[in-house]
Amino acid sequence: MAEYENILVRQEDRVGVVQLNRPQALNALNSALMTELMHALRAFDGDDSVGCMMITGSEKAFAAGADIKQMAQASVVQMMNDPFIYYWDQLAAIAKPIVAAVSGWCLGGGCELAMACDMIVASETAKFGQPEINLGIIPGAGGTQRLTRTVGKAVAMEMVLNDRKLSAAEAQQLGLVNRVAPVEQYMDAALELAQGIAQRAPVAVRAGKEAVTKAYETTLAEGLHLERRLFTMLFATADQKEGMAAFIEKRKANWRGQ
Ligand code: DAK
Repeated sequence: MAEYENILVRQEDRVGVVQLNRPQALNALNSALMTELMHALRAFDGDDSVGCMMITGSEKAFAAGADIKQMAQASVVQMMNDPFIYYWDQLAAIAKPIVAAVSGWCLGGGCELAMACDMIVASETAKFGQPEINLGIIPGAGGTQRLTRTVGKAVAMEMVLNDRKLSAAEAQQLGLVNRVAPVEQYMDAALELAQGIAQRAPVAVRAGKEAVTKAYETTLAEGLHLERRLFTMLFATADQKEGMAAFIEKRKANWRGQ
C-alpha cells in the first residue's frame, strides 16, 4: 500500500478503510489530505479484493472542515484553480459504496465529505454542522444541496444561515445518519455495515449505488429509465445466474464479480 502523511489506510477483509489523520488540526481537510484521500479511494475502487470502503476520523473529530489556514488568503482565481475543488467531483465518481464512520466534530467540508459518502454511521458524540457563515462564506461542496435534499429546507436554512448544529440523534431522526452507536462501538457498527455490503454481488452493488444516487439528481421518469437499464444489464452477469441458481438449489451464492 502507498505511503501517506495525512491518512492511514488499511484493509479489513473486503473493506478498504481510510482514516483521516491530522489530529493537530482536527482533521481539517487541506489539499495534501484530499490528494491522498482520493488516491487511496481510487486504488480501492480499482481493487477487486475490496467490495466497500469506509472513511473515518478520530473519536474527537471526523473533520472540522476545510483547512481555514490554507484558505484564508486565497484569491478567487486560486480557489478556482485549486485541485481541491475537483476532488469533490471525483469523490462522487467513485463506483463502490463508501460508509462514513463519524465521531465528534463533523463540520463544514467534513460534513460535506460525510454526505458525499453513501451511508453514515455516527457515534453518540457526533456533531454535524455547516458553520461557514461564521467565516463570511457559504458551503461550497454540497452543504446547501445534499444537506437540503436530506434534512429539508427548514433545518438546512438554520444550519447554513445560523450555524445550527445537529446531534447524532437529531441527524438520525432527519435521515442524515443511518445508525448511531455509543462511541466505543461506532467503528465496529460501521465496519459491520461495510462488511455486509462488501460480501454481496459486486456488480449489483455498484449498480444499486448508481441507481439510488441518481434518484437525488434526476426526474422520476429518467430515474426509472436508468433503473430499468441497470436491472436488465445485470442479466448479462454470471452473478445473476449464480444468485438465482443458489436460491433454487438452497445454497449460499458464490459471487465472482463477473
Ligand atoms: N481549519 C484549520 N484548522 C482548524 C480547523 C479548520 N477547519 N478546525 C480546527 N482547527 C485547528 C485549530 O486552529 C487548532 O489549531 P491550533 O490553534 O492548536 O494550532 C486545533 O485545530 C484545535 O482546534 P480548537 O482549539 O479550535 O479546538 P476546540 O475543541 O476548542 O474547537 C471546533 C473545536 C471544531 C469547534 C473549532 O476548532 C472550530 O470551530 N473549527 C472550525 C470549524 C469550521 O468553521 N469549519 C468550516 C471551515 S470552511 C469547497 C469544498 C469544501 C469547502 C469549501 C469549498 N469546494 C469544493 C468549493 C469547505 C469549507 C469549510 O469547511
